Amino acid sequence: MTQVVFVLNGPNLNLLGMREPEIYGDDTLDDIAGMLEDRALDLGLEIDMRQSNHEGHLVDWLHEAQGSGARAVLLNAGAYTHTSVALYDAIKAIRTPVIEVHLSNPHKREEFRHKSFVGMAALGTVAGFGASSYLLALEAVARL
Ligand code: CA2
Repeated sequence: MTQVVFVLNGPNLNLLGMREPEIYGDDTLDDIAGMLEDRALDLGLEIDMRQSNHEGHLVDWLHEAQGSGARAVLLNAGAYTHTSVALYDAIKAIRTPVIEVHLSNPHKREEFRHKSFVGMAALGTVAGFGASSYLLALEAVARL
C-alpha cells in the first residue's frame, strides 16, 4: 500500500502566488501540490495536501496523521510557527515524523520569526528554498 505524506499549510498560505512574490515566489499552493504529487509518484509516496487559517485544524490534522498511519508530515505552519505551543504539543504527542518547511528563511527576517515552536518539536527543518523547500523535505521523508 502506498504511504501517505500529509502536507499541512497554515494561515495565509492560500494567498501564495498572489502577493509578495519577492518573498514567497510565484508558485501557488496548487502549483506546489502538483510538483509534490509528481515527485511523490517517483518515490512511491502519496500526497495529502491541506491548508487552513485556523490553528485547531492544524492540530486536528497532526492527530489524524498519526491515527491514519501517515508516513510523515510536512508542516508549514505559517505565522503559527512562531507562536503556537498547541502545535509544539501536538507534534510532541504524535510518533509520526514531522518536518518543518518554510518558503523563506525566517532567520534572515524579523527577530520575531527567529523563534520556532514547530522547529523545537520537529524532526528537522527545510527553509529558504521557495517551493523547493517542500520538494527537499519530501526527499528527506523518502530517506527516513
Ligand atoms: O516562509 C514561510 O514559509 C513562512 O512560513 C511563511 C509565513 C511566515 O509567517 C513565516 O514566518 C514563514 C507567512 C505565510 C503568508 O503567506 C503569504 C503568501 C502570499 C502573500 C502573503 C502572505
